[in-house]
Amino acid sequence: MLQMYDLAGADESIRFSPYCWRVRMALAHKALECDFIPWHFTEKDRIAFSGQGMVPVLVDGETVVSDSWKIALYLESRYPGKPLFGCDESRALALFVKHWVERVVHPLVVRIVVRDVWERLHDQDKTYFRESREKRFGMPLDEVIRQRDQTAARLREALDPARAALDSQPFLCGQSPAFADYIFFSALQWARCASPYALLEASDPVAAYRERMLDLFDGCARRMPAAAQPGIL
Ligand SMILES: N[C@@H](CCC(=O)N[C@@H](CS)C(=O)NCC(=O)O)C(=O)O
Repeated sequence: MLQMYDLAGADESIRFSPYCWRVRMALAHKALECDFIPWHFTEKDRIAFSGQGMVPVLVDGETVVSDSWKIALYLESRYPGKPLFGCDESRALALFVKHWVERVVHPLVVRIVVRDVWERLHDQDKTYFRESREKRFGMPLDEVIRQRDQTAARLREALDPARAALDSQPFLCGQSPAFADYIFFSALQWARCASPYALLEASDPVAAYRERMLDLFDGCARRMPAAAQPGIL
């Protein structure tokens, strides 16, 4: 059986890493069974065998793959049924979506949820997380989230290209979801699992999209514990 090291909170049923969510959705898409092993930020020694210090890490027998994009490429070549990309052109466009999400969407989402993430971490992770993130932002976490209403407004504006695409099709990839959708959805799911903050307005087509994504694969993403209130997006 496949294994994936997956970032967990103090309550290990809380899984909020956007990179791990991409892989979780990709595995569900391919109907591959996987054991999701809870991992905490400071447990670098437990994934040292992967040669780096971040999750997700996928273990498939003798094969170890880290980095969500590399894992998706690995799964596609090793388990070609139910494609995550479909063709070279679609894989190239998914790479564009990855960079858009990581460079535009994530930096806004993190400024909204970072303090809620910190609150949900295991005690052993709290100092490491606070210090490393405060260094990255150049200010205390409380300062970062003080602006979060304005940040959320900027996020909603930044999502406009996705909103426009979803106006004429149910998924970014068209009539059915594929890896680019899992990349984008995972940024929304990160917030949903880690923070009670209402990221989207209820009337936003992106909120309806998130509901469609939550319904996929027997609601595997909806079933995971969420910090967000039911009906609050
Ligand atoms: N490029 C990597 C990024 C993975 C990543 O940033 N993972 C975070 C969790 S969301 C992590 O493990 N961080 C460890 C740390 O900050 O020490 C991927 O796509 O998998």
